[in-house]
Amino acid sequence: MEIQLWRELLDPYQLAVDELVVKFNHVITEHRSRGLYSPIESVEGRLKSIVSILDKMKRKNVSMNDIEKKIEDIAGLRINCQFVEDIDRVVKLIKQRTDMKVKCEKDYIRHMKASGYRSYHMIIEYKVNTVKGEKTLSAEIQIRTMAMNFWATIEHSLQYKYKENIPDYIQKKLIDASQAIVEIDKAMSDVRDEIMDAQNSHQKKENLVKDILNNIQNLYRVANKREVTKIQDEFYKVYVMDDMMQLQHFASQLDIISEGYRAQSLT
Ligand code: 0O2
Repeated sequence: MEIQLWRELLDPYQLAVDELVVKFNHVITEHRSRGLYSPIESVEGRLKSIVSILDKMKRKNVSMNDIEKKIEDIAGLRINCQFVEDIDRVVKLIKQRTDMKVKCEKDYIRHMKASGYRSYHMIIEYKVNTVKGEKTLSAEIQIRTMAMNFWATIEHSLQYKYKENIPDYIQKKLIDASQAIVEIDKAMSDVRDEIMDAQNSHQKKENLVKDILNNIQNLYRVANKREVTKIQDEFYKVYVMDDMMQLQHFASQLDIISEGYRAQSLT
């Protein structure tokens, strides 16, 4: 295929990757800005390289005409979660969305691959709009924990080096390491509530400080500069106390002051 034709074929998939990354990153932002724990920790997207497509075509005996039908991971998304439990939440969240349709699922977590690979795969149908009009294409979403991702990334590079003929002794080490990852994920799940609590309080503090600083910044426009500087100094004093209750109290007092100025400016 000519390079220009490859570009035409791949462009809509690149668009799908870009859009999906934005959408799943927004899921993270939405959770965090509401002070909620996000089951998605991070999202990565990639367009399959031409070399990888050609290799897969050879491996699976796919003709040029069948690329789009038979190679379903040209657009690929990877969703990393902190805990195994988050994976089911993400799967549910994806199934509830109306902008993508799940075509098939593969659960390599409950059914680990012989290599030791663990991950939850979903093939989705997704619509993009290009200058040529609307196009429905397939994309693969891999959902896994950060620990599973660590293992898969390293094993993938070894597969590349050994062209799928990884020596037995390395393969054995990889399977042992995969088992160790199962244990790590279990250990982390055991303290999930504590970790989530800690992260939620940190997120709540960040949101509160952001609101306070926004309020102070807005006050600069309407209030006397000396008064705002006093408020700001007060904020630093409360902040170093490292007491969430005090910080919340300060934030509500500040809300009252800001509301007063807002009312004044309306009269
Ligand atoms: P790349 O380079 O990541 O794009 P099948 O269901 O067998 O007909 P397919 O598409 O191979 O066909 O499905 P599968 O097994 O679900 O694999 C899809 C992708 O999952 C792979 O894409 C890898 O990214 C990942 N994967 C699957 N098995 C392994 C594994 O044992 N180790 C690692 N590290 N990753 C794996 P590609 O195209 O093989 O590779």
